[in-house]
Amino acid sequence: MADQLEPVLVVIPTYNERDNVEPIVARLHAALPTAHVLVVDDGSPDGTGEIADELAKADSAGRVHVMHRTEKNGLGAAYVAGFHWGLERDYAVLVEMDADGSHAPEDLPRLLDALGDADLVIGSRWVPGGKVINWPVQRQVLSRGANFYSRMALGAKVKDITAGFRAYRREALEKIRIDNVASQGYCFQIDLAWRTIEAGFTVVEVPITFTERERGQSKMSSDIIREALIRVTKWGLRRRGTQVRSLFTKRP
Ligand SMILES: Nc1nc2c(ncn2[C@@H]2O[C@H](COP(=O)(O)OP(=O)(O)O)[C@@H](O)[C@H]2O)c(=O)[nH]1
Ligand SMILES: [Mg+2]
Repeated sequence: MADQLEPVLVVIPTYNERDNVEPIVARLHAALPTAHVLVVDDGSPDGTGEIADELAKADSAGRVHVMHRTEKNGLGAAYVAGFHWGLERDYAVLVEMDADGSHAPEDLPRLLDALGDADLVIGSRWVPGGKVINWPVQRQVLSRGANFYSRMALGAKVKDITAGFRAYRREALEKIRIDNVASQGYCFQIDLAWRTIEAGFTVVEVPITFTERERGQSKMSSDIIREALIRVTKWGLRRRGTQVRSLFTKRP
């Protein structure tokens, strides 16, 4: 495992987050002054992208970058584009973080500390010490259910495999070949964690407090849930198929 954990790039996907983008970048830089930010905006009609451009212009240290994409293509595609941007440069660590304040930037130093002994650190709501605040009960049930189903289907030990507050070492992202990730919605999180585990990397969860957004709207939808259900079931069946085949091909 390489030791280098600097420089850090925090990728923040945005769609209609005009009231959230400035406060989240300010909080991040208060918590971690050296971190760079890449806002990946999918042409938000509410002007989020333009606000991000202003933030980039105002940051004389050059820590704020903005990628403008023309269509709303989902969280997964935004992260893949953002990670490519970061991997083309010299960032040693790539972080995923929501724009809406659900992920506290103040927790990021703890995630980065844990990366000293891991390749992927997941900020987890569902390990001892993890919490959710103001999250409607149906979202908690959905998250718990998605995690339970993923654990059953994939056999992964991770307690919060759908969590979107994470830090990756660049070596892990390079190895898992993110260019062929097709998952668009929150399934993207399961997809990347699963690839990282399958590639033999060390995944560690640290407890975080997840606070539901105060401003703007969630983009969760039934299509996103359906996508995750279908893909996880497919991966699970493929895994079972491989296990069964290996039973029959095992030599005595
Ligand atoms: N670029 C981009 N960002 C998105 C898209 N969908 C969601 N996001 C961002 O992803 C983050 C999490 O989304 P959110 O709607 O809060 O999901 P929730 O917390 O699960 O309800 C926020 O920063 C959103 O603005 C998308 O299609 N494109
Ligand atoms: Mg949110």
